[in-house]
Amino acid sequence: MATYRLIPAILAAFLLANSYANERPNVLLIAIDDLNDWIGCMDGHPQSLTPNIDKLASRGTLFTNAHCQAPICGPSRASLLSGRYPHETGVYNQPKSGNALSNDSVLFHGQLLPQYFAHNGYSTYGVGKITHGYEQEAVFQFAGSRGNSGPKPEGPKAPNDVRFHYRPNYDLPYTGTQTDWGTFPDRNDQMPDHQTASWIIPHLEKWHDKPFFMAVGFHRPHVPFYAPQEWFDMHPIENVIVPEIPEDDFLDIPEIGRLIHELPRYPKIDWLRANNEEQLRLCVQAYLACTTFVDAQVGRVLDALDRSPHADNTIIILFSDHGYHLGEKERVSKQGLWEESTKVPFIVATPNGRGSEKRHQPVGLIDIYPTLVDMCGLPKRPQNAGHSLVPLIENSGVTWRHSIITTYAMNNHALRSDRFRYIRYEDGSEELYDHFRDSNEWTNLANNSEYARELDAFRQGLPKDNAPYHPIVGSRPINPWFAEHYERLRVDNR
Ligand SMILES: [Ca+2]
Ligand SMILES: [Ca+2]
Repeated sequence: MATYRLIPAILAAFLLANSYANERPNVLLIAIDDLNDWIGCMDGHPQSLTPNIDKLASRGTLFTNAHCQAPICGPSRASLLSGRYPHETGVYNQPKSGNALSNDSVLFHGQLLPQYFAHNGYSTYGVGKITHGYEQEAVFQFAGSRGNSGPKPEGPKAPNDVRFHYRPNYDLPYTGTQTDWGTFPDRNDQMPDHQTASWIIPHLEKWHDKPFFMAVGFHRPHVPFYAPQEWFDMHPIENVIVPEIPEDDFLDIPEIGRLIHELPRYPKIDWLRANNEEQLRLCVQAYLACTTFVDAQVGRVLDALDRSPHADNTIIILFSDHGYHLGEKERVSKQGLWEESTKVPFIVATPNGRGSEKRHQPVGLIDIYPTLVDMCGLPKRPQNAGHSLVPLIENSGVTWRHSIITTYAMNNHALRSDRFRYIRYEDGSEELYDHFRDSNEWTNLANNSEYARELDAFRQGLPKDNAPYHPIVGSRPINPWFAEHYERLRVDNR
């Protein structure tokens, strides 16, 4: 008898819980690897061709002054997934293999972004490059099998590793992963990013009993700059415009600035610029081709969402983990504290948003976590160091931060305000650039007394404490070459 009375109560509770869950919006997080502002809506290069990302910007809010917190894959993702700055966690460097950020109970409380959503009733899915080796399978409920406390949904597992395992040999004079570009492979479906999109699309299209958090991570335009021929054909080599590179740009940069940014495994500028900039032109073409290719994969995923039952109840955030130099500051690489390395595409599109909005305040990838917690109505998480972007998106006249910080190795920081970039290295030397007059950051104003007030404001904004290197990344500097040369610099300066 008691059972009869209980059944309606259980049913009511179940329905209430379900309707409550379904009122929460879904999340589609799209991570792109090493994409700078060479997308149409950011106008970073006159020949960029990214119709799908531009379309997303036209239905959401584009943050035009958004920056990563670390200009290198692993630490950038560790920061945005943990909601903490590198100077708080000590994750300044790539993780040593086999180390799991998600298992650090002291710093991260098992609460990386997808885990927090899982704890709060969401199904979580992850495919492609999201965590950069921080044991992705342990972070998502569905991407893999380990660390999965909840029930396992049906369907195929996400591919564990969707990077290229074969590389054509273009015989470039530089070795390692930072070098190659060209037309490869033959077909789009041989591209790992194509496979990534193909994996997530059926999950987007089907019905879900619970709200979902899906993270899709694309590898292009990370090196090697490979894409099939058709994407190169959209950027004919004879028309490709390469960035302007002044010969004397490094003369006003402190020695540690040149040193800490020196990366031995990346192509050298003299070689790139020889023969009417032959290699640099090929390299820029390949980057543009990869950007257009990855944009098409973004389009496939967004089209699937539009066709699905979730089109009107899904928040979309698209970002890149950091930027990239294509010749500026004499480099084809990331790992810099200058604008090309730190500035990222960052678009937030909500189901009922007005669209084609732009915000120019300094924001960071650190703001993703608190923004999603806010938008989805999850309990506030005090450990989040960033801010919810909802007041900016709604234009509610909020007082915003003065500048956003990017950190490269321990105690080297860049601060970007609405107008200036300030850089301070571990030895105390500085750079200052005025973006109203010098958007290329060619003229260092740090020794110009007219800017004393600005310099002082930035110095006040530097972190008071810099965490030691976290054990998962070790205490080694960025590379052995740097260690050797840094020692020489230290001795010379005595
Ligand atoms: Ca990256
Ligand atoms: Ca300069």
